[in-house]
Amino acid sequence: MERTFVMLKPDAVQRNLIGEIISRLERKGLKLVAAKMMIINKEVAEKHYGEHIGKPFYDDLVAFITSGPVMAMVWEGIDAVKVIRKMMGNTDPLEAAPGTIRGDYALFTGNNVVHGSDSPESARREISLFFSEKELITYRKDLDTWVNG
Ligand code: IDP
Ligand code: MG
Repeated sequence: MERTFVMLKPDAVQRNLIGEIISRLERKGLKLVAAKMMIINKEVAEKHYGEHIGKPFYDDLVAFITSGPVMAMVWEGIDAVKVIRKMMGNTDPLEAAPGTIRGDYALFTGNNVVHGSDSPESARREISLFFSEKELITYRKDLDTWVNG
C-alpha cells in the first residue's frame, strides 16, 4: 500500500470544496490516514515548493499558499500517488480533463485547488514535512478487502 500527501489549497478552503474533494477520494477507495487544517508559514512553504525556487511564479506561489488555511492530508491506497495525480488532472486547469478535480473546479494555474505528491519519494518528503509519525493513523477498514484486493 502506498501513501501520498494531498493539500487542499487556500482557494479550495475558501470556496467550500473541502468536503467535495475528500468525498471523491473516499469514494475512489482511498483511505484517509491523517488530516489537519493549518496555515503554512513561509519557511514551510519554501521547503514544500523548494524545487520551484527561481521560477517566475515562485513568489506568487508562496504568497498564495500562505494566504489562508489549507487542509493537509495523507491518503493511502494501491498506487495512491499516481491515482491522485490522475484524479487531480493537469496542473493547468485549461488542460485538465473534465471529471478531474482541477478540470471541474479550477480556471487558472495559480489557483488550482489541490496539491498532490508527484512521486513516492516526494510523498515521503512532503508527508514528513507536514506530519509527525505519530499523526499517521494505521487502521483497517472492513471495506479494504473489496477495494484493495
Ligand atoms: P503540480 O501542482 O501539478 O505538481 P508543479 O509544476 O509542481 O505542478 O507546480 C506547483 C504549483 O505551482 C502548481 O500547482 C501551480 O499552483 C503553480 N504553478 C506551476 N506552474 C505555474 C505557472 O506557470 N504559473 C503560475 N503558477 C504555476
Ligand atoms: Mg508538483
